[in-house]
Amino acid sequence: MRTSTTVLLLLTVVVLAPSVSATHVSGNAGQHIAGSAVQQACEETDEYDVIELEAENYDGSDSDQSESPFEVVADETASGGEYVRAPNATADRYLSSPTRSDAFENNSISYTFDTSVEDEYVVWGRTVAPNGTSDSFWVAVDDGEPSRWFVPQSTEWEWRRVNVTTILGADENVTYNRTLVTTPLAPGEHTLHLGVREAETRLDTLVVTNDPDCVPASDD
Ligand SMILES: [Ca+2]
Repeated sequence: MRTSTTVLLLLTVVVLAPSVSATHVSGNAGQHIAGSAVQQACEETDEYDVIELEAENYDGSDSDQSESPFEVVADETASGGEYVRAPNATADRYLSSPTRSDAFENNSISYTFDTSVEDEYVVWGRTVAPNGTSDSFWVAVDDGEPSRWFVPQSTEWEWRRVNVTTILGADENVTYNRTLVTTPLAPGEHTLHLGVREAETRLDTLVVTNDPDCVPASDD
């Protein structure tokens, strides 16, 4: 005969409220989002900022977009359900070698974010760059000159770090020297500018961080 023993386990469930970091700025500016996929991969600490920006929430995106060279596209595989691209219809707004001029300002969108420490920051983007004529943006921080960001090609969303690309060799021997960009930033408000280079290059999310070991990841 089997003796049935009922063991009552009293489980004390401690629900730890997520450590919600300060949201430094309002409106469409960068959010320090607790519990997001990015935060799981890159932990925000007193030492490190991890600032996540939805590309579609650029400054002024909730107002008149008719002048923007970028358009917001719905995509269920994108974070927040949307991404931005310069459509082929605006391919003539391609900037070949811009400086900080009216042409750049008129053909770029911007993102405001706050940093909390003085350090070298890097920028990551969740991108699709489907082919060799749709794989680049211009990126500038604050009043800096634009850097040509050649995005490594992919047809699925991939996290890519902003670089300055030098083309080495020619034709079939072409290789690329992608120098990853770091930007020294003081604590406070900053602006990241994204300019049109090649149409149909897609950007879903941006991450600005001073954690050199942070490699963003997504559940996809
Ligand atoms: Ca997005």
